Amino acid sequence: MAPNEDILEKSIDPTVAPLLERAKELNIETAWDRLEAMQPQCGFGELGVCCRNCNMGPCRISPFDDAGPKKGICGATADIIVARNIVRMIAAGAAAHSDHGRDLAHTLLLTAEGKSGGYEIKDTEKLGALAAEYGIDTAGRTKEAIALDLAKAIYAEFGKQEGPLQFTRRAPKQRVALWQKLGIDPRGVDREIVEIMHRTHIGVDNDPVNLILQGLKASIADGWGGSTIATEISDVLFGTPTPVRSEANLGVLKEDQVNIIVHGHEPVLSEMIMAAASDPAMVARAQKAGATGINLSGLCCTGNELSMRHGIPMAGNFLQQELAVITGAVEAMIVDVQCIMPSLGPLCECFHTKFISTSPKAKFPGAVHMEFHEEKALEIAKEIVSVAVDNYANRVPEKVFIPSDKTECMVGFSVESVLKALGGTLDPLLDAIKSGAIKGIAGVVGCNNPKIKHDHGHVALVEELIKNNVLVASTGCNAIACAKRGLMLPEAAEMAGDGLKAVCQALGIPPVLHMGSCVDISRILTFCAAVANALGVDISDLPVAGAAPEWMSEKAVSIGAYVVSSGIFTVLGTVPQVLGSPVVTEVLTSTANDVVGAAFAVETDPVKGADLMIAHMDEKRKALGI
Ligand code: SF4
Ligand code: MSK
Repeated sequence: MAPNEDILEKSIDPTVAPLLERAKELNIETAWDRLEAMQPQCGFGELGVCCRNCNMGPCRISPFDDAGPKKGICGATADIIVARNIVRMIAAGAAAHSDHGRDLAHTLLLTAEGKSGGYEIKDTEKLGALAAEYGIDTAGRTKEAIALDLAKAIYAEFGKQEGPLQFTRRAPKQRVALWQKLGIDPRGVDREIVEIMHRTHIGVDNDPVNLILQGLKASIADGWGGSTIATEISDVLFGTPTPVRSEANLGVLKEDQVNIIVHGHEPVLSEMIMAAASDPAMVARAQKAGATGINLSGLCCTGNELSMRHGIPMAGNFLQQELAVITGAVEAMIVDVQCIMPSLGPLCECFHTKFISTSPKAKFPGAVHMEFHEEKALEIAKEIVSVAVDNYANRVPEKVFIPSDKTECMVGFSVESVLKALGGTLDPLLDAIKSGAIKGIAGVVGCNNPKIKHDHGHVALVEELIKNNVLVASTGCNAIACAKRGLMLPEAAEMAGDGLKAVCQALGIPPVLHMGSCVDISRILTFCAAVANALGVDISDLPVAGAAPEWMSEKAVSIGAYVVSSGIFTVLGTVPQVLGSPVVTEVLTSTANDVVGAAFAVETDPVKGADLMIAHMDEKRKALGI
């Protein structure tokens, strides 16, 4: 029976409707059902005008009713409350990315000291390049000695009381000078986040503009600090990605194999699960259990990380995590941190799936907690994988329903591999931009959000961009959406405008480049900085733009803030909770242009969002005289 129309409206992904039908049959709820049950969502919350920052409250400003309160009990106006709320979202997002970076620094430190259980330094070239950036002597020294100094220097970036973060100096000098002039050149990552929490406490910073500037400062510490640290150290430990073929969508699950899904963000866990799952003894154990092998795949950014380095298939993006379990074919859902729905615990109980949490920072109802420690990484990873393998016997064949859809993709475009594809220099790209063959470059990133038809925001926006000769750099759940749609194949150049199509065909690359996970937006920053430096201009002068068509997380708020702070116009496809403040709305969508040379636009129609980006690129091209 064909799925009903209502279900077909939820997503453009062909796996979603049949699995939602299946969920209905089994009387199982998903995020889409919970969104429906949540209607109408709180109007005060949507506008960002509620405050619980002290116990005189909660307070809420009433924009709907002239007679309603216009100030909180302390006297805070809507502008103050909205500004405090949005910068607290930035603090949380920056904390998440940066703590991920810190964990990588910790793993590098342990590895350099010979104390980690199975990690090694894989990319010595990158290690050398980073050491040079930090002024660390490399001559005649072992990679471990260099890595130890680098890990200590990077660790120190988090708690630095004064002085700049090293990777911010990749930005063009004009940009750094602007940050300094505005007082938003960040100090230690932790310090900027703590300062937001201080300033948003009752009775501290009550100037919306001053609050937003601190938000931008913390976000720069995230993008150019914590996130860049996460990316760069991951490359040192696990290898800098190079283009590799992979597959995406739930059809990557296999009926005759032990299916293990890793979900979350940090490659520290997933790399070891991959090593354990390919261990011959483990494969033999799976075969003894009646399976033909072990099939590992990833969800969300863990999927991106494993796919771009090893070609491991991506099972899906954020809104597919529950659907993956509903296939009934997953022996273990192994998670670390971020974007993991707490609904997975009760959901896994409806199936044989073991829901295994691993991080001391992230425990979940209904999960089996098998704590992961880098010192015994491989040993613990093997224990976790053996739980999955032994669970194959518990699979209920009648409950298995795996959609067949999956799409091939080419992933793994680090800055280094893009440069290599260009022949070792940016010149061919700069020439293509100058000639107009490539109109501009767009970074399209971010989550899924059930408020928007799943993947439609991502795909419609990206397709419009490439049709108009815009080269797209993609990360996070956008990257997975594009991979599923076939946009990450060199053959997708056929869908691009003539100029971009010719460039892609000459280089053998797709028009949408998979640049990694959410922290890897730092790769896009590094790339934009390199292009700006090559042209001798600021990033805000370039024909570049950003978009987060289906964003939902606090990390996305921090990302948007550091992208705009870096001078990149950014379109948001879901409405941020700020519209209750005329001042904050004005600052973010207009005044920011005069301050940091870029601003946000909110456009829920993805094609119109792409058109805004294209118009922006045209304007920048004109100003550059190209
Ligand atoms: Fe209300 Fe002010 Fe307390 Fe917020 S800080 S809850 S607005 S009294
Ligand atoms: S996983 S932050 S839903 S992109 Fe990075 Fe996807 Fe957004 Fe999580």
